[in-house]
Amino acid sequence: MQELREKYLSAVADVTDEAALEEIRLAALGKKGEISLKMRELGKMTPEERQTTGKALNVLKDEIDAALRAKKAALADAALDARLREEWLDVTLPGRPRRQGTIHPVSQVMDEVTAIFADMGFAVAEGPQIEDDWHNFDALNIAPEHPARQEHDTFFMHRDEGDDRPPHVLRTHTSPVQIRAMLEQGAPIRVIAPGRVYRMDMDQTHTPMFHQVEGLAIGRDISMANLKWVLEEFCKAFFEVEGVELRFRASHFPFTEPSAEVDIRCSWEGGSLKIGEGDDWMEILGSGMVHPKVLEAAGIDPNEWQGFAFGIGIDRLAMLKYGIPDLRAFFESDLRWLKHYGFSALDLPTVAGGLSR
Ligand code: 2U9
Repeated sequence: MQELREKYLSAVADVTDEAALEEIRLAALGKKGEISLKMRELGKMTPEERQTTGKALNVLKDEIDAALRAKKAALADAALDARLREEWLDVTLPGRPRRQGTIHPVSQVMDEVTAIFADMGFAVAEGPQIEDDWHNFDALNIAPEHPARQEHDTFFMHRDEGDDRPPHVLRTHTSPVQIRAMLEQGAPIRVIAPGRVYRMDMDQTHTPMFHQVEGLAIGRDISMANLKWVLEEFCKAFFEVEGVELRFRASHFPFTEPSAEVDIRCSWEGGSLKIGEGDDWMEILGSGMVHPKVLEAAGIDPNEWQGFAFGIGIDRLAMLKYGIPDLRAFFESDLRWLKHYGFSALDLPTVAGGLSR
């Protein structure tokens, strides 16, 4: 009995892993273990022997069992200690940045358009969004009685009672930026003016604030042929198709003469828009030769200088290129809408092969 005790207690003391400990448990207390076999032999003993040996065996069994349990707990503690020593966490490290934001499609298109015109030598001009009515209207040959100047089309700023000066306006186009650029730099000049503009318009396809890029090129002999080439190069680069075809339709704007609205050849086959092929035409911008009165107002002699101007609505351009049929994606700038249309977090979008009508 004493031998058995020493044998198992020292085995338990020496063991260094849980698997070996389990082997010892089976060898001693398992169904066919040494102690279990000894218990079975009790039946062959005299009642007196059975009482003393049985009691001693039970004490031994409990003792080994307790030693096994204690060792098991000690091994688990040691394993945890070892893991804690090896694995450690520097809670002072800064968190890993999770990219949540996204480039807004309008900003993306503004950047694309700016880069394309920069390649053709156009500088970016900027100006105030709150304009005086001279820069926004008069300088652009927009007569006082023109509908655009009426209360229901333009946002007018407040004037104090008794202050009879014409009120400032939220600019209705970026054209005043180019008036300012001409007054500052004179001719020759080649600029684009991207930015926010405001008109009192609100329906399925219009928002009171939208974005434009306007262009202006003034030189001694700049003609509509130059305008046509610049716009064709722009469309090729922007829509990423070689064979774009443009159609110039005679139009009227107060600030250009002659004026033209420009359509691009496209197809709507299967509800999907393809630029550069097909039998349809889609209007994409307005343009013309800058009116002599506008040059004059901007301090440039129309007998010496001439040039072209154009205007493009950026929001619509972004919707066309990236297949976004819904203004909500822009207006609410809601990440869920943007993601819905493929603008995932800082993941630059790819050009849509086609879009739904
Ligand atoms: C100066 C002189 C002339 C800019 C022009 C258009 C025609 C035009 C629209 C396009 C879509 C406005 O955003 S939109 O609704 N623009 O049709 N814009 S010519 O002409 C200028 C600009 C500046 C000094």
